[in-house]
Amino acid sequence: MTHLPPSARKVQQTLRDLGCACQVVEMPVSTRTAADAAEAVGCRVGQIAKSLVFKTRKSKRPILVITSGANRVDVKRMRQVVGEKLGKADADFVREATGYAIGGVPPVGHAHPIETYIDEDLMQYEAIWAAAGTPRALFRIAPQELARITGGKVVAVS
Ligand code: 5CA
Repeated sequence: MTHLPPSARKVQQTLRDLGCACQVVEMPVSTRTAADAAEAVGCRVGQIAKSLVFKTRKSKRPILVITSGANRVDVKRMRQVVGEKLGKADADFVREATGYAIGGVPPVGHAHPIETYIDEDLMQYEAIWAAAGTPRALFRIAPQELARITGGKVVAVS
């Protein structure tokens, strides 16, 4: 674990603190996008858990939607779930809310607690892969375990 960069180490420590035995791995190639990540680990793109940050229009709160790499978030649908319109988050807002740069935003280990939703399509897989703080770091986890450690609500997001 000592060879990991600081952002990935923070995710690894958070996973431990949450009682998760998952191991953060640094890949020799980019895992910046879901397609890159799927190629790097040799899984289906649907098995990549994208951690996408949105910003509520009125209250300007961050919302984390952990989405299958095969799906696009339907913001109209998410409005029903969240109870408020969602807008895009820019790169600065993502960093402020999570403590990580786009391309490496993990599902746990954020600067502040974030209201979290999980794409129900992720639950069909035995294991999925999520970003771990940098554009080359990932960890493998069972989707039920991801739901447990994030406290996220499993919903239809697309
Ligand atoms: N490490 C990979 C696989 S887990 C990863 O983080 N993928 S991701 O999909 O979760 O992160 C990239 C996402 O960041 C994109 O899907 C897109 O929604 C968002 N994004 C990319 N560029 C920007 C930008 N300039 N402003 C806001 N969001 C962006």
